Amino acid sequence: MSRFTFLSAGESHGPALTVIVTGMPAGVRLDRERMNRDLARRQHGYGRGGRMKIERDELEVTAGVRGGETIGSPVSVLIRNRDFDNWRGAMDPWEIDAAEANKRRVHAPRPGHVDLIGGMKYDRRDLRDILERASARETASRVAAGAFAKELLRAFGIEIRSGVVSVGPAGDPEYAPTWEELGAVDDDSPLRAVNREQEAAMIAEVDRAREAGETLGGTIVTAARGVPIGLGSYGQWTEKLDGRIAQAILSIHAVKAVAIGDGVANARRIGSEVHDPIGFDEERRYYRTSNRAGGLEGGVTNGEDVVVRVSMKPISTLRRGLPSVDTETHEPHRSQWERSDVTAVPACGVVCEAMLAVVLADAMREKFGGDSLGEMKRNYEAYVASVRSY
Ligand code: EPS
Repeated sequence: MSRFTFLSAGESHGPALTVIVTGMPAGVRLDRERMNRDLARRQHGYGRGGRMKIERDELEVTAGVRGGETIGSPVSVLIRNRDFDNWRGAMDPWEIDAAEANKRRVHAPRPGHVDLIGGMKYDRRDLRDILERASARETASRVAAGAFAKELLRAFGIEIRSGVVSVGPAGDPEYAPTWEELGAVDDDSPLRAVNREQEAAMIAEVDRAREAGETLGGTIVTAARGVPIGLGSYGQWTEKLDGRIAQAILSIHAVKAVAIGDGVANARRIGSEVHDPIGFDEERRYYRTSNRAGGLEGGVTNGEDVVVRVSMKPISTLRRGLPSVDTETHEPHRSQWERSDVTAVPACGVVCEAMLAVVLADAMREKFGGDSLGEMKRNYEAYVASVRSY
């Protein structure tokens, strides 16, 4: 298959996550360490709960790769859930222990989560059957698929970065970081903040939320550089790349708003202060003197950085619980809590990078095709030469 896509399966406390990736051409050399580093980056972040002390996510590639190089067949990957050992009695695929399962039974759905509607929709009385798959544990699969997408993009000089610009009320959700500022984000810093001066205030907000049994959301900016002119199309609504990026990012757990470039701020400006002037010189050929459009015009990439601003709501699992109803007695009951993150905004940034990579890799496969990396590159180079001569 030439399109880049992935499917995943796996419950949060089940044995493992399984990811099948299609569309990797043959001949892409993979950097295992770099790929696993992305999985580790996603696990990191101030405000994460006890679960991340248990897991040590790692790619276990079971198909499609030989000697560190893709061979053109579908790729499959396992990511084991170490926590399964503690959940076997309640989550084993074949035999569960009634007392264990009962201890883990979920009957007070969380407002903001899919617990209640999932139970009604799939007719499951133990809401654990819903939350296990709806859990953001699934985002490890996205980062695994994204790691393959990034390796492919890297072969074309495309790089993706991200950083956190706000957590709860701290920071500035409208701040527009430069590419260099995103490059300077320290993955080992507590919150992967773009502005390190604001990080102390962000940490204080996380501490305050933790003490109060609350949770926090925030804002992330992710961007891609080196994207060729002309990915996506204005021809059909399904082909517009801005829409495809928005769908991919909006499907990430707790993400509730996505803007391309200065999309939100532009709504308050006059036209001449929004649209990016076109310039030309022999070296750069056509270029823009600003990038408020975030690298996309008419749903097509224009060669500037693709920039996406992402708003994440606070996690719906609160230690203090929220007003809800016991689905067994129909009496009022606060939503249940066992353990959770106070915030996962830094992790979400890594997931956003992965999903942006997946969409861009797919758009590259769509445009340049090929069964091997060599063939894809020849198509790419011929096209880039044609665009440069325009
Ligand atoms: C999650 C709840 C927490 C998070 C989890 C997502 O897990 P647990 O219920 O086991 O404490 O830690 O995130 C991950 C496991 C992960 O890998 O990101 C939820 O309900 O969405």
